[in-house]
Amino acid sequence: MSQPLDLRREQSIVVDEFYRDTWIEINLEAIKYNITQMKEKLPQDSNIIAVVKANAYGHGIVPVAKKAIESGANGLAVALLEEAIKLRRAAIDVPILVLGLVPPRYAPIAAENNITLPFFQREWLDEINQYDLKKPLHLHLKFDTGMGRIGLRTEEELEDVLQGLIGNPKVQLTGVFTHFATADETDLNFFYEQNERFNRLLMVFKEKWDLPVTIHIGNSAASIRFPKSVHNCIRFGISMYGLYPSATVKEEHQINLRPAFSLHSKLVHVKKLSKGESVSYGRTYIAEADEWIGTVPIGYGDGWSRKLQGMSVLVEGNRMPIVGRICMDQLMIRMDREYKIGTKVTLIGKQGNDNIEIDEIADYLETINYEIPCMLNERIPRVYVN
Ligand code: PMH
Repeated sequence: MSQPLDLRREQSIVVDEFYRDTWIEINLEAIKYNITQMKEKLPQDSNIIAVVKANAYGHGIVPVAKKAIESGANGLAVALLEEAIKLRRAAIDVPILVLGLVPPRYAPIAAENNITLPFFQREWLDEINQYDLKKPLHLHLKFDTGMGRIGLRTEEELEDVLQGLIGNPKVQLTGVFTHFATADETDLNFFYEQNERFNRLLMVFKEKWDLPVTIHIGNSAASIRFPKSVHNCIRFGISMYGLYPSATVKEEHQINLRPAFSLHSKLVHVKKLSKGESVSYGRTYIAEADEWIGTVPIGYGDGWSRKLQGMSVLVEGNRMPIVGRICMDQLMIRMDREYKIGTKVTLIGKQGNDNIEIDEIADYLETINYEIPCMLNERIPRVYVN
């Protein structure tokens, strides 16, 4: 019987079962480094909520969450109740906040698992009151100060919601928060406006509520740029993964970050094409001379978008272009010479003296860096290195 597991034991890596030569490497030490860098900028008593929604921005929710906690994060934030439950099932016991609205009928499940929910609607709270909760449900109150997504917007709404909260034994308010729409931009006018709106609502809140609460407004951008004015807790997302929220924040050099994510594969086939021969569907690429073509086993079925045709990959530290249409499971590259089958191909990350950054892929696809690790789906195994 063949033993694919032996290889993994030799490399001392933690993986689910896989049998393909395409993998994502997650450097957990980079996660720790980035949290440490952020912590150094924040006031001593400030807390960090590690944002691990969307499978930890594609990095793998459980290993990243565990590393974040080990590195000093005090809590976790996810988008969905199912993500929070996945963390509880992995025996993670720090506070977990769901950021998106959870339908009230699932409140008993949240309460039972000590999962904190956001809330901002009186009707939502009134519906919660109908359910039988085994423990008080922890809540964070969400203000919409200009993101225009979810949250209460006016003092009237705030007062209405507080009436439903005060003296309500079913729920326990433990936090207040908002989210910025432009904290990463060069023009910070709207950011300041949101901050002011938050402070106004917070003042009204504090007049009516004197129990201690966690107050968190800072995403990565706001926390990196204004570490001393983001109250007593931050929600640290993209920069925990070693990526800058925008070119503006990157160019300000206020923090040094290390990317945790890299993507690799291996040549599975190498051949010489003659001038005039074509590559892949639609024959969009015709060899201009006799050329070495390599086949790499990754495609749009893995989330490696067809739009990346023309982007380069690294082979022995040199850039080789992706030629012809990207298929569902494979793509072809043009190489400067013959390389052996099995030669490592790096699609994201360092190889030799070169480095293909996630930012470069994002620019090529005319999107933001956040989307790149998220788009690479579960068909590609995540391998964790410490
Ligand atoms: N808090 C909330 C409510 C968020 O939606 C996000 C990111 C973060 C914190 C973390 O932000 P950061 O990654 O910039 O640090 N949410 C999203 C989103 O909905 N689309 O892109 C990023």
